[in-house]
Amino acid sequence: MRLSQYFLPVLKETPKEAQIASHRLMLRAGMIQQSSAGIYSWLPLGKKVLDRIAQIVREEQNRAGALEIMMPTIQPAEIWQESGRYDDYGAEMLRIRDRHDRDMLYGPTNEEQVTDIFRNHVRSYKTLPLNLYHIQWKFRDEVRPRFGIMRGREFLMKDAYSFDLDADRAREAYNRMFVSYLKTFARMGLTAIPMEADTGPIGGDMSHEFIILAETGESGVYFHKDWLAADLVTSVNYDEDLQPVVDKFTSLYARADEKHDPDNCPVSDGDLMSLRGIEVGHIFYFGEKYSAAMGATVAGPDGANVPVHMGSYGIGVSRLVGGIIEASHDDKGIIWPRAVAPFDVAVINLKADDETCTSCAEDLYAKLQTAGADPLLDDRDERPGAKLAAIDLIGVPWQIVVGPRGMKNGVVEVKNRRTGEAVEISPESALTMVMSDA
Ligand code: 5CA
Repeated sequence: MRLSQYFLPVLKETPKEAQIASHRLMLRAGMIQQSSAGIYSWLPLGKKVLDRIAQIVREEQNRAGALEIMMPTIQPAEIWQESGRYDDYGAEMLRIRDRHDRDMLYGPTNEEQVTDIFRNHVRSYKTLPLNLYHIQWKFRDEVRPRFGIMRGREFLMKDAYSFDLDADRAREAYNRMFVSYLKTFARMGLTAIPMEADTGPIGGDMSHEFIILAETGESGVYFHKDWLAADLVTSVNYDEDLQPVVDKFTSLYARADEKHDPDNCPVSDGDLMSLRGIEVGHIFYFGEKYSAAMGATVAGPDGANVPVHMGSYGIGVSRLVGGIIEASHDDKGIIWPRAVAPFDVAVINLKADDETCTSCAEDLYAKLQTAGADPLLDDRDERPGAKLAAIDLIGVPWQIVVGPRGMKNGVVEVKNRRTGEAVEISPESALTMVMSDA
């Protein structure tokens, strides 16, 4: 992408309304624009990161055996009346009436909708196990939308729903999602600790939140200090029994604050960490809660009809954009992990009216594309300082700076955004260096 042809409305001033780093940086880097409280437009840079995160989530869901579908944002009230949640959900639900006076709602979650799909099509246990997911916008009329997209009213969620014949098999489905979440967050460069949690309006009796540590996080968390050194990258495959893997993680104490009882905590004061975190995922097992209420039954091996056992599994896809920035930034701006970066490398031409610089920058840009990278070329007619600051701000992992001084010696400067390390090398070596960090 040529920056001269891109839409990157960076802000010089720090927006006053933004209280935390990720919100400030997303506004300054031209990633989002507020439409109304808790509702945002995603501009090209923001949309690109959002898509990259969604794609990692999608790949890991598929790998775990879940099947992608797409359910609507607008749902009929009837199915929520059947489950009993239409009244329970309260003011957070945005209720809509259509021209025929039918009660509709903008979905805050999809347990009812997916249970309705299931009961219309599945009759036998032979179709099980089944796990259906989608990546779709949700609306919750939060009392206090804040921190930008971190607690929005409209937000993008991946929500998966598992269907199994009995509680043991449902536990296997839960374990698969548990492990897939560890893999998903690790791919994004995040350390997300699974913590026992309350089930809230989703219901059920087993639930884990996946929480990344951040001072500005909304959740208070308590956990054994060994978590700080724990290796959360799992190399297991889904054909083995995952219970020991899940046990290994759940045996080490970690609780979201509502589940932490200081009087009955097994961890000694000296080993207990009390910090803040951001909930990026939440998984639930709730058995027959929706299937029994809505008549989602299957014929078991003995021919008798039984309600299926279900679980639901959410990831805050749009929240993750903010979460990753909270975990990875400095005073100059964002530092994207390569896996979610909007561009792999920025080629910065410091002097757009210099022929040697321009031909070198253009040549590098073309070669990076041919090599399969996604480069950004800063070909704008701007002050060098402004260019360097903008590229630091938007957090592209590598920078190749082409300037008249270096060109005299046939070198460019390659800078790693995270470490700040810079070297002067030939354009060919720069290409090799950037391409070897895939
Ligand atoms: N149906 C279940 C699981 S699919 C469910 O809705 N779970 S949830 O309520 O915990 O939401 C799942 C994830 O969505 C959360 O872990 C969080 O990362 C994200 N999320 C929830 N509310 C918001 C919000 N207001 N703004 C941004 N992300 C949110």
